[in-house]
Amino acid sequence: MADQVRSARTEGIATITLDNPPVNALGADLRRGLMAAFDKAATDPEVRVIILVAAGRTWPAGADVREFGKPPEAPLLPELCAAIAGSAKPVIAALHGTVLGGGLELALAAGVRVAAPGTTLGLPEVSLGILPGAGGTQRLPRLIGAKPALGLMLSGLPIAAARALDLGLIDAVSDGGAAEAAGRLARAYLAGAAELPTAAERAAGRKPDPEAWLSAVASARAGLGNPRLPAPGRIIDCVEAALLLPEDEGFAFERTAFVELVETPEAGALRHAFLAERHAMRQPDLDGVPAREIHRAGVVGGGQMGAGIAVALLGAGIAVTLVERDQTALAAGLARVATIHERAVEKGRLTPEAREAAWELVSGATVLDALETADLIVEAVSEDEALKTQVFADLGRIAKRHAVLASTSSSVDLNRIAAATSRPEDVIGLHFFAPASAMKLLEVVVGAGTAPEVVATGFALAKRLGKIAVRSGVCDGFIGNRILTAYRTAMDFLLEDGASPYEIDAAMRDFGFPFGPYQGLDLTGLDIPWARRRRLSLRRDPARRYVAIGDRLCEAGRLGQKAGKGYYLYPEGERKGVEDPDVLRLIAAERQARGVVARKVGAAEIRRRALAAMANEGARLLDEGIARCPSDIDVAMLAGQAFPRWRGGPMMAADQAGLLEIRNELRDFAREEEAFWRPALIWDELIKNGLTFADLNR
Ligand code: 3H9
Repeated sequence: MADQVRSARTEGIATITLDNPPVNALGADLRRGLMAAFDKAATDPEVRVIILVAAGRTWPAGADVREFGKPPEAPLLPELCAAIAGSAKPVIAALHGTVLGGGLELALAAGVRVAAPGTTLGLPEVSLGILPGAGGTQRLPRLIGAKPALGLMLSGLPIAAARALDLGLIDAVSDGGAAEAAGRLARAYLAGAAELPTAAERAAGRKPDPEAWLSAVASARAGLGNPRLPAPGRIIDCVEAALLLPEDEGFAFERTAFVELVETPEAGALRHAFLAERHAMRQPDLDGVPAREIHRAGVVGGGQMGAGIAVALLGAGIAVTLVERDQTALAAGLARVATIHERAVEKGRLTPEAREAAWELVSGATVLDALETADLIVEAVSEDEALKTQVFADLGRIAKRHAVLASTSSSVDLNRIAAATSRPEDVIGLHFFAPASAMKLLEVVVGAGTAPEVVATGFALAKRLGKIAVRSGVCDGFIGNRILTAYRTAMDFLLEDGASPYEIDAAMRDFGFPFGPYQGLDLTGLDIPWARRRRLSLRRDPARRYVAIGDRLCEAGRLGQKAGKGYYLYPEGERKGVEDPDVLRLIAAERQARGVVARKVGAAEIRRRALAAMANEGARLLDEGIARCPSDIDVAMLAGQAFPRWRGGPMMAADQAGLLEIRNELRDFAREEEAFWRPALIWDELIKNGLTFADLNR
């Protein structure tokens, strides 16, 4: 491995450069190199000032996440930071890029911090289920005060250099490069024209206000949210300890809390989510395959989905022509785009200037011929195969050479759509989730004939839109919706067996979902899955168990929140539903009609069956080669279906629950309903070889 740390000495200044692309993560080799270089500079009598600087795109963005959970290698980051903080010579940290986590803690150990314009700084550890474990919980509140320090650590959000300067987190924002500014400062110090305190000298000059400190601690404790996530509470404990305990004991307190947290299943799951998202975006088979350039796009269909996609494209600076069948439909589609923009401005997510700029890029048309110059055309018409194939047949004729032709369909076979054109190599599925302007997930669906560069374009587009892409093969529903359907089916069985929708929702909220499956149905509308069920009714195997409670609700006009009633009742204008005895009566009548004697269903059973159904559907997606790996399935569920991030996704949760246990449960459940619960083949294969789903991600 190339040296990750370089040292240079000129006129009493030692410059130590960290170089571990892509983000200078503070892995073991870098720590060893830095410790050695720092010791050398600290003991070299010629050196009077030490500058720490990073090569490449950023100052260290944190500890190396991939090292967590493995035996720690010396020197540990807290030891390295302690050595720097104890330096008898002034140390300047020259910052640029994303100064995050352990990277910020390293900077906090220096006596002076200078940041280049555009630098962002933060402590995102909480989002990984841990806390700043290299002195951050102790040094930061002493430097900037307990309240802002808690704000940074509990939100995990980065701040800009200007704000960091206001808070006293950094000492200056440089005019140009931070390294050059640090060099000028060091030379001025050597010439006697500037002061450069050591970290210890600065710490000695500070006197905390105990009352303000404890009040910040108390109000942070009062605001704690999810009790299942221990990290925020431990961060607050550490900040309290920084005031109440002697310095050494404070650092030891932080270390103990860090070690405890890093080993929790929640932290393991959050780490998995972080790495899985990046893994999903990496497609080794596309290395070196250039993506096509996208400047102009067309969106065919101005319904809610089409309008949301148009907004997403506009947000990335891509010009959009929206096509509808006539002027009235076009006006309605453009109005939907305007409404989405309006709401974003109201919520402060978009500036009025950005909206104006986006609006400059929109045009409308009522004929597909208007799309002849588009680099990308996204079809978002209704789920009607004849209509879709007609659109693609026309696009095959109209679109320019090398235009990417994308379908948003999740139920019409992409290969049949592609066959309707003269150019199946240009056809890809881009499955957005509603609202497309906001939802993070984009399933990139690769057809039998899709050209590699078209796939590469799909992934590049996702990145440009700020979305997380997951690759999927062609099937009905793709990854996210297939698992959602399996989850709902399993819950419907329990509904008919004896559980109420309210018990099921409560059990799944307790699992960690922000809302239960029936609240979710009320929110998105019961009519959409109802229409789908009717569409598929002819293909349904009559031997399979079919729960018709949802149909009965729809027939009674209970279409969800928009109708004022669904599984819940929504009194005038209320968004939060209340339980409705009419629904329970309707369910009881349906049970009676089917001859089902209601049984008691507990919350634990609801959660076990939900997880088993989701993980088994995920396993089938692997059997069928639709999903590339288990972690892609996890990402689809985290980013597209609100699966609790701290559980890592259904495949990670299955690993944590134990594959043997789940497989055995599936076999038990299969005695009730073989076709639905039959374990996918991969369970036996993994169990036989002593493997887990995680092993398949490597
Ligand atoms: C910590 O510091 C704990 C300490 O308090 C205590 C220690 C005792 N480790 O995101 P990107 C990789 S906890 C390892 O696509 P971007 C990433 O996997 C840490 N690898 O780029 C990807 O690899 P690949 C606190 C990391 O420009 C590549 O870098 N820090 C790490 O969209 C590019 O990443 C954080 O939580 C890491 N820490 O965003 C910061 N970070 O090319 C986490 C990145 O093989 N990082 N990689 O797929 C980020 O937020 C973003 O990566 C960042 C760049 C904003 C830096």
